[in-house]
Amino acid sequence: MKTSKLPLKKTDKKIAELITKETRRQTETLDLIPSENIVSKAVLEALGSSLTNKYSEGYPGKRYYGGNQFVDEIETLAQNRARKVFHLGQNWHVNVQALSGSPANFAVYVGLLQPGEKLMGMSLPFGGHLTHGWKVSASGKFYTAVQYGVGRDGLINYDEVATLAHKEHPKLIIAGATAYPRVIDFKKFRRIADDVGAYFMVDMAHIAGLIAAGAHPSPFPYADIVTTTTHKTLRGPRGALIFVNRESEIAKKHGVDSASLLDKAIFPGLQGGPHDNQTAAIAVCLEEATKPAFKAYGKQIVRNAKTLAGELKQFGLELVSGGTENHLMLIDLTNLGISGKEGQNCLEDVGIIVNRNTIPYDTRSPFDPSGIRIGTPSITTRGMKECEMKLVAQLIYEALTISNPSATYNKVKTLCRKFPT
Ligand code: DSN
Repeated sequence: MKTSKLPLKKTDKKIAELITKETRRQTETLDLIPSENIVSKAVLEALGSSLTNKYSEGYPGKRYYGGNQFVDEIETLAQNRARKVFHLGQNWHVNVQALSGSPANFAVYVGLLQPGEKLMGMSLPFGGHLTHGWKVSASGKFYTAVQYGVGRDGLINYDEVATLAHKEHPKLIIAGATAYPRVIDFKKFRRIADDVGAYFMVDMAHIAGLIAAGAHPSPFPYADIVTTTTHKTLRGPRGALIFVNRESEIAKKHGVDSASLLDKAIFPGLQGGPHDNQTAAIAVCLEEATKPAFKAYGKQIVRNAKTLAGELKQFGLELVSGGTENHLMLIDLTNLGISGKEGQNCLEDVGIIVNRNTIPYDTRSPFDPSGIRIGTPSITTRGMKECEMKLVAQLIYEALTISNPSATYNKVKTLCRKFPT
């Protein structure tokens, strides 16, 4: 029996209706979750294409299935475009098959470490990612994880990172974060990794789009491995990239071909067939990221974040580390007398979507921490600039402090209408 050619709204009203509702929710609210964005129609089209029908276990030119001539071209294009976006030579091998950021990071550990060997990353409650060695993640269960945090000032203390590295001698050091509002000094991390003979990996998931736009220093001159998701500031589909420097000194010292180890860790180590529709959508977003408009976009994200941070401070809100240098900031709600969960709910009541987040040295639980995390990638995609950031700050302040949600909700709706998704 043939599959239906009818549109979703004819074949599955319930799902079609829920998707319509979700689209409307995205249009009618302000998305300040810094890891979310709004993809182009072209990215959506690639994601919803016939490529979803294909199996392609293996890599271009080395597949376990027939019929992969076009998939091979798509995957090779995605790899080449990834190198182009980040100005890389052929010495950087690119794997585009990891299904998302967590499997990409885990593939690095599977490829380069033996179970139980030591890795060192930023601790989750201090702004790191689950997969950088946090105890409930497989990265903390199957490997020996040591964790660094930030100082009371909210900043990474590179001397403390160095001291910990010298004491623990990890085989892999990870830089990168999900809730760190400052520029990370990759050069300092490289030096520490060299001092202790560790691989140096950067997880640039949050800031990849900023790096592509030249709005944040690049990790590539320093790292042995770089991982990223493709759906945050890079504004692509959900997915991930792994970059491996074939000429890395540390890999030479270990006598390994780290690119091949990483490829093998993804397939057959952790995954089966890649999601070819996702690979095509990644290729599309990477092409978009080479355009001058994207460079302007990345720079505007940072300008917007800095303006928003400055305005929030004018309202007396307390920001971890005192501000931001990237796309996000953390508001400590302690002095407002509300928790992160309460703050998130007050904001959602007026149509502003954020996520609650721990702040460094948080005394509350991760489920109801002291802070909220906000960022500007999505509202910048909608075309908002500095003057709208002043209004957004006022709306956040109103929602958190003044109990007239319906008036604030109407202002949010008006702003959303002016800047459609
Ligand atoms: N969950 C992502 C974030 O929101 O930052 C990280 O994977």
